[in-house]
Amino acid sequence: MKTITKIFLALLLGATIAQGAAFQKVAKSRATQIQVTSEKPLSTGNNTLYFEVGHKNYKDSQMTVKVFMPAMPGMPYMENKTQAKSLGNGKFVADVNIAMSGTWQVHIFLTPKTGKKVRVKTSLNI
Ligand SMILES: [Cu+2]
Repeated sequence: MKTITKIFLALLLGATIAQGAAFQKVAKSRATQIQVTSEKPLSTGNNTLYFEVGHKNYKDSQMTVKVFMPAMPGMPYMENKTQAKSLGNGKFVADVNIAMSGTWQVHIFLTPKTGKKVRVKTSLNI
């Protein structure tokens, strides 16, 4: 392969990855890990988050996403809870509303068809 072709392919691949996920984080628990991505950088207001469940036992679960910020001096507890939509094969999408900038805790609840409900935790810095 010519060098110029290699460079072009490398640039193309780099651009695809950058466009595919402006934000990416892996939430882990003993039961499963969940990759969380966003096509756009996270911001206050509405964020469309994509989730990919790692463990096969939880791929066909119902997913609920709770984001919250604990109460602080002069600021009440804030929470937004959303039912994620299944896209099949362990993939989900949810619109998550972030009321203000700061660190938000994220609890992802998975209710599998059989077996116990699990909670996978992570956080987001907005
Ligand atoms: Cu706060």
